[in-house]
Amino acid sequence: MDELVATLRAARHVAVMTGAGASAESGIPTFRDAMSGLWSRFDALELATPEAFARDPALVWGWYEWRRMMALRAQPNAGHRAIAAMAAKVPRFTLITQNVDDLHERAGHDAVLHLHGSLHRPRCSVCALPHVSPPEIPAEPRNGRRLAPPACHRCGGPVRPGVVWFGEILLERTLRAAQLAAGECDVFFSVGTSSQVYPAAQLPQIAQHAGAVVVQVNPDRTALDDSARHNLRGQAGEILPRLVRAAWGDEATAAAS
Ligand code: BV8
Ligand code: ZN
Repeated sequence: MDELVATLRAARHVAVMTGAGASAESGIPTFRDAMSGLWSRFDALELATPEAFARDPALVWGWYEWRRMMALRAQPNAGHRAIAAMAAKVPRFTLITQNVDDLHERAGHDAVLHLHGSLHRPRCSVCALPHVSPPEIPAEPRNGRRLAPPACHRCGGPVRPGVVWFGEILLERTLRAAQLAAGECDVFFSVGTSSQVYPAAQLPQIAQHAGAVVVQVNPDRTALDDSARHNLRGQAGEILPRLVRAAWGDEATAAAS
């Protein structure tokens, strides 16, 4: 940890990329764990696709609305707050997330690169008109309920979740910004991701090839273990506050608690 603390204190630009594990301690199941109830007989990779939505919009919309309700009920955890504290301490900071919840924004970040979109930005699947979802869902989708998507106010087409599905391309502008940050930063954190989904999983590799110190925070091994300089084995909500405290003292973490 000492070498990493010294690196952090001297860093000009720190980039952090989070995955579902960063929201796990907020009670939001990780992507692979989100398949309970009705959806347990599906593979997430199968449901998170345009084909699944075309085949059975109510099944897919119900799954996303259930996940949106969980995100609305969740609170940022100590890991989210430690990342926000770090952002306030380094000269330049880039936050990249694969997650579709808004817990980083609620921990205080105003610029989050959402590589895979957001649960909170549904849009018409036909004319792309943004749709404003009610804060509470009338027929709240208990785990495992189908829910017909609303109709677009303008063209009547089915509203879809504002996420990037498998087989869909990421927003070019967002991906470019993330790739530039990965190629320019001194330290690249990969927090709570199984490092399996591309092109997100390429970002720590870009950082490493550009000479950045790559740090992984994950209780389990992932494909990134072999190339990360530091593998901090454990929960983000424990490891990150400890690291921020070691680098910048208690007032840094207090500011973020
Ligand atoms: C594209 C939104 C192409 C939806 C998501 C073969 C090789 C390479 C690539 C491919 C391939 N076959 C197909 C592809 C492409 C595909 C892909 O990468 N597939 C993978 C499965 C192999 N990628 C795509 O399709 C992308 N698009 O490539 O377009 C293209 C090009 C031109 C023209 C047209 C098309 C789009 C990918 C985006 C998919 N959408 N999300 C939704 O959320 O429902 S990705 C989805 O999966 C999640 O958002 C999340 O990002 C990802 C899951 O990954 P993780 O975040 O890592 O979550 P996971 O549960 O897996 O792991 C959690 C980790 O946390 C674990 O390691 C665990 O140990 C750890 N953890 C647990 N608790 C904690 C913790 N860590 C810290 N603290 C804790 N407390
Ligand atoms: Zn429309």
